[in-house]
Amino acid sequence: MKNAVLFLMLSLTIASTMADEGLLRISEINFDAPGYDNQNINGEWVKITNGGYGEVEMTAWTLSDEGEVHVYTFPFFVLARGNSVKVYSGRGTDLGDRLYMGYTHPVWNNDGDSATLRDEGGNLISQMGNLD
Ligand SMILES: [Ca+2]
Repeated sequence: MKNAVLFLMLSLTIASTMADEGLLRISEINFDAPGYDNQNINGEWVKITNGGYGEVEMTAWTLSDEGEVHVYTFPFFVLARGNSVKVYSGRGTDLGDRLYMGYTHPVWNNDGDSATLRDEGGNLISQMGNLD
């Protein structure tokens, strides 16, 4: 019993000190907007999910395409545990579950691109897409 309690306490300590950032990831991408991409900028989006144990502040993090042709810098933003946010290519009003890069042209190449998420220190958090 004593060992079980000790193990539980140890587990909780590890869980609470683990970097939640590592459990935050790009969970889904939609590079090919329905219809013509040029006419449906917000048809392109990147979904980011926080699968960690706590909220993660993403302020000043970046989301970039291959070759960093487009680099979006997050405004003040906190992603709660278990929640997702979709980052749309075009313009719109930022809300808790949606952010807008603000472009007036498509960002993501339909025939191969990759989305890269980095924290405010430039550390790689997550990548998805064509990673050759
Ligand atoms: Ca596209």
